[in-house]
Amino acid sequence: MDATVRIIGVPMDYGANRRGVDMGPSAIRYGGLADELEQAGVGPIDAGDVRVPRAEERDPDADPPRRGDAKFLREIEDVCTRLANRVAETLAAGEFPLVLGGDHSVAIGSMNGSSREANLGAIWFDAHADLNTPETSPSGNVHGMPLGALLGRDVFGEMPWAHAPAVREDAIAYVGLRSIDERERELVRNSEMTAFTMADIDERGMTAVVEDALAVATDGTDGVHVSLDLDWLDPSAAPGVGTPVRGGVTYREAHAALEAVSRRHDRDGVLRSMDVVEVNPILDERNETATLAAELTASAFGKRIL
Ligand code: 6HN
Ligand code: MN
Ligand code: MN
Ligand code: MN
Repeated sequence: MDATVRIIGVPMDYGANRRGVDMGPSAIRYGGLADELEQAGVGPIDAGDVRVPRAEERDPDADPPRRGDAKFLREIEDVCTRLANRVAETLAAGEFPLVLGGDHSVAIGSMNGSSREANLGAIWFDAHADLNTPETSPSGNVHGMPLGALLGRDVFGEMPWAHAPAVREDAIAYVGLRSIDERERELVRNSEMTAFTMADIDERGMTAVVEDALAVATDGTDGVHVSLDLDWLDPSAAPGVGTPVRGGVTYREAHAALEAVSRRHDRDGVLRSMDVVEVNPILDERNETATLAAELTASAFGKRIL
């Protein structure tokens, strides 16, 4: 990575199914992010956190405010609007935005910001498809909806930041899917996105799959956004997540994937922005998941064994 990396924390859990991911940015920093990035030859600048209104200041007995069956959508909209501006400013300054979540709804802000001045492709490393809309969501949790939002589907098309679509469907590739809701399955099948499931990784190996995903995300785009949800990994390697799903990516496969991203970036400078989300320190064991998040980020930015 040749650009200066600007770390932007988003301590938000309004989109998640339970509390705790709001502590993710601190835990990933504490897990050695700055050191890891330096070992990757990157000079990081820590820009601190985007301000998120504290959940504790809300009336604990009040039901979560809903809009079109999405919980806390107004709060998330506000945080993502400010995050999008921070990401756009970072890129305008010639720096690389590295966004630390927070729940996965932060990708609405990071990808909106990253796609303002560019045609953006994306790789979605996740157990989940995150393509629900308020209409299809079984939970009402917006962390299951960021791609629905980014594609301007349903009520999301009316959001102020929705200069939708922020990304073209056919420039998005999933890697590692293994938990898809019933109605979401149709959404994925009927979309133009490319979906590599865990079965594809079993069959072809991680490196080949990620190289294909990169081909999708770079085809006709100006740059690639990498969205890394830690529940992509198997719970044995990443226990500190709110929505664990067994049968995930191993520690070594995860490194291989992000090393493949980095090799491609070395060749053609394709990486434009990245987020690392869904680390839940309350559920973690000795900050293992946060530390892994820091290590994987360094792999994406060029840290090598030798
Ligand atoms: N994540 N598909 C489920 C839902 O509630 O929509 C789970 C989403 C998980 C989201 O892990 O980022
Ligand atoms: Mn996700
Ligand atoms: Mn997930
Ligand atoms: Mn194409």
